[in-house]
Amino acid sequence: MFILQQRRSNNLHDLLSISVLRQRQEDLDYVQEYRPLKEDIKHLRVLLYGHVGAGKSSFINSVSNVLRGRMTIPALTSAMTSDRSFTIKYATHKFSKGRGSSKTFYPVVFNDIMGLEDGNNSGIHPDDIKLALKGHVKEGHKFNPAGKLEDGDFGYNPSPSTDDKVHVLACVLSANTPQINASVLQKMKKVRETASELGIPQIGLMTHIDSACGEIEKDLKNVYRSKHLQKKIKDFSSAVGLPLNCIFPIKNYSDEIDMKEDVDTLILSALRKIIDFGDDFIEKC
Ligand SMILES: Nc1nc2c(ncn2[C@@H]2O[C@H](COP(=O)(O)OP(=O)(O)O)[C@@H](O)[C@H]2O)c(=O)[nH]1
Ligand SMILES: [Mg+2]
Repeated sequence: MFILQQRRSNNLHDLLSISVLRQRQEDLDYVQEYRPLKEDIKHLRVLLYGHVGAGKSSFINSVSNVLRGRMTIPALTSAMTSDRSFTIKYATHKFSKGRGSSKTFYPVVFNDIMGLEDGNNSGIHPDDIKLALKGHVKEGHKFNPAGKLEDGDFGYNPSPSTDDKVHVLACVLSANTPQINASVLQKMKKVRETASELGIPQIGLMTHIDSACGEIEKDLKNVYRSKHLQKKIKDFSSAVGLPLNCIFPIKNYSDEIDMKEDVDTLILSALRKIIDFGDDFIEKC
């Protein structure tokens, strides 16, 4: 009897693994083949917004790994640098496709911005985030938490192209915090509302799901079974005002040496949704 049950459970696990693999491949093909339909748009721009340590840089690294199918040299993460200017600078992250003379870039780019620190004089000014959403912030601009960017400043782009504008806002939050800071959530809600006013679609990425839940750490496939994570996602949803089905649980590549299919699956599923949302917005631009 026990052996029969064990066999059934093994079969179910195998079936689940096969369907996860299939989904992963389908999402990967979709993402790799994506092209914005509008000809004047070179790329879809995603803005990652969240507190220091939420996993924004790690998400960019993870996307890079998944697209290349191997570990890539990481952009600096918080654990590797204490230089805050690294995140204060407005920089576009691109992902290369192919090698040598046939090298091109994927038509999806990321910017990350932190602006959720506690206190008034830290983090990026909320008005600057609005300017970034509208495409007014020039590449390489160093944000000044004490003063906002003004028309006429060197870092101000007075006439942004559709490419410069943000097409999707992704709010990044770590699941591995006992209590999510209320002021952090309030700021995130405000930025999300600003994006809404501009018609920009939004998505939530809940990171660190492995360190937040032992069952998930053991097996990432437990992600949709974890009551603890479900509660975290619900709290995130109601505090920031994002619908539940727009919040994606993510395990970023952090201390792995090799690629893992289950990690890829979650990253790709979020990335596919980001592309779909952004593409809908591009059509209206
Ligand atoms: N276990 C785990 N660690 C993560 C995850 N995402 C990020 N990290 C780690 O958390 C730290 C901060 O991440 P980072 O990407 O620099 O955060 P950022 O400040 O939002 O850019 C780094 O040490 C990452 O390796 C995750 O999903 N799981
Ligand atoms: Mg970072």
